[in-house]
Amino acid sequence: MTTPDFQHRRERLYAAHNSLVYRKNEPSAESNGLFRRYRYPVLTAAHTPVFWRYDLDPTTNPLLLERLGINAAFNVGAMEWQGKIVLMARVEGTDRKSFFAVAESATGVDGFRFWDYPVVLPETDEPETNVYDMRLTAHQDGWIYGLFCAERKDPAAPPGDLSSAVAQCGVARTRDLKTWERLDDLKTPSAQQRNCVLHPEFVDGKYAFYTRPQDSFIEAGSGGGIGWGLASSMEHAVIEQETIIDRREYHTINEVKNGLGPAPLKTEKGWLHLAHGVRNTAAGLRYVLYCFLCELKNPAKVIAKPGGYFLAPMGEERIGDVSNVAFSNGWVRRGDEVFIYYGASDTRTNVATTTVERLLDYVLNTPADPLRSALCVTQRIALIEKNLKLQRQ
Ligand code: M1P
Repeated sequence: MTTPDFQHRRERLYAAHNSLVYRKNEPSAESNGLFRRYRYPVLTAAHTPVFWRYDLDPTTNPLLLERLGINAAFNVGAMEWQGKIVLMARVEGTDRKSFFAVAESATGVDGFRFWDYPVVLPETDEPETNVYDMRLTAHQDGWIYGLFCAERKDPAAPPGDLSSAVAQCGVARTRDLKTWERLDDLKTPSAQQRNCVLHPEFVDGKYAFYTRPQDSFIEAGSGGGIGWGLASSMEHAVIEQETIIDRREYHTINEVKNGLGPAPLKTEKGWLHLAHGVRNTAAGLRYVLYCFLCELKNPAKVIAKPGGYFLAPMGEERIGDVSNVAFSNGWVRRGDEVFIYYGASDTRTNVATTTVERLLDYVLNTPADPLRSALCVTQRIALIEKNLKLQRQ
């Protein structure tokens, strides 16, 4: 029996949800010319439907308490789908387990609504405990692939160690983003893998992968950076030889680790990449985004890489479950416009927009990191002198 209290509370829950989902977003006034941020996150835990979280039956939940809470919605894969922009969100329950769910929007900057059901992802014979950070690739072969981190408890962990884990690259494919076929996890020469991405085209007749070799669950260790490898099949993908194409460097934004973001965008000047770099600080790890460009004919060859970061967490974005993190595994190109989706501090999803023209100008004309303070000063003085000369004219 529905009481007036129950009814009132249910109406309020739906009203709050609708006003959040349909809130118009606004571009921020400030911009460095590289991209434009937006005022509100495009996805948060509160964007998940009320009926995912509450039992709306007054007989079993007369006080209308939340039964299955959601903690965060972040690190989204992204693509254009039937005229809409869809995000493949990492939705994390209050029980810490993540799952995938699709949210769609017409504008790409606001109005993201989750589909009624989360993704039902088949398991392998060795079920994982957690899945996250799916990269979507619409491949030349006609399938849409989702590569994600499949995390399992480390079978070699000593008794009492309930934290050690093994990360591998899970692989699934679909034609409609609704029904998914699970394939074997990617096999590589490395002990563990995270942040693996499928290149959208065949290379030498093979499937091409970007990898991130790592010695253990957290540490990249001897894994030198972003890797590259070819595999003959997707059903049982095996990379025999993994080569590092974007190396980590001492005292840079990616000295601790790095990882590719979304699948690259094909442009007339090359394959455009977005990645994350991690450095250590006294306050913990700091994750920022950076860009680079690879040759069209040889996607494993980096031909331009600006120094420093492209986007770093700012203001409210810096605070969350894992603070000081900007992480992107999804972007969408619509004509010349590019929508960059980034997870802010493992809590929510933000968007920034830019254009292919700006990104190419950025990667091709921004000086590389000279790697030493003295050379940084030389680099900056060259810019200052040029500008002062212009001012004097
Ligand atoms: O917590 C920050 C990020 O940590 C991991 O990324 P990486 O493997 O590069 O350290 C991932 O778990 C990612 O989801 C998370 O945002």
